[in-house]
Amino acid sequence: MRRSSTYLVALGSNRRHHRYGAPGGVVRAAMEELAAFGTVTARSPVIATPAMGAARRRFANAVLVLESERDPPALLAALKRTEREFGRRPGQRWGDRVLDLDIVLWSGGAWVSKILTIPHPGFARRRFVLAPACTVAPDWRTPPHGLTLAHHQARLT
Ligand code: A4P
Ligand code: MG
Repeated sequence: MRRSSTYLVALGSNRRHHRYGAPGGVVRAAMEELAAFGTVTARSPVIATPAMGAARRRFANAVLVLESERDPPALLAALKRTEREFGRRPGQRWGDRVLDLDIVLWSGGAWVSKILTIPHPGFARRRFVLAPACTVAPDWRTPPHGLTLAHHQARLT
């Protein structure tokens, strides 16, 4: 029997979708789609955040907690497929994008390979990840030092 894992997945959008409308609607629609990959046990509110980095437009961001039997590379592949289904085109790295899906944490601790790094690099400096994450999983301890998400957020402010 396969053991299931718990994942913290971050969602972001700062472009309209022809069907789902403004970024907030895109993120809410994507949250529905992710239920296909396991059981969604918690969802944060969708929040509006100022763009960090090269992107210009404001983002809608959220996180959810997903119980899934997929291992991290399989979940990443499923998330990338979902991004493409939402019309994300290659070459939008750090730029404006219809949908960005990142694996922030998983219950197995750290994962490092050529295509996937968990925890997601930089999550601890990102308000647009920590603020929603603290609404659903403030006590989740993160590698390598075991600080909770609430602790990371307190260090930012
Ligand atoms: N990859 C490695 N580790 C992971 C992981 N834990 N989760 C690889 C997901 N992907 C991971 O990602 C590039 C490659 O990273 C993937 O093919 C995968 O193999 P990408 O999604 O194609 O590119 P990206 O999203 O532009 O790069 P990155 O580094 O994920 O950027 P971020 O960190 O997603 O930042 N400002 C606000 N307010 N809100 C935002 O959501 N997002 C970004 C993008 C910038 N500014 C923002 C926001
Ligand atoms: Mg990404």
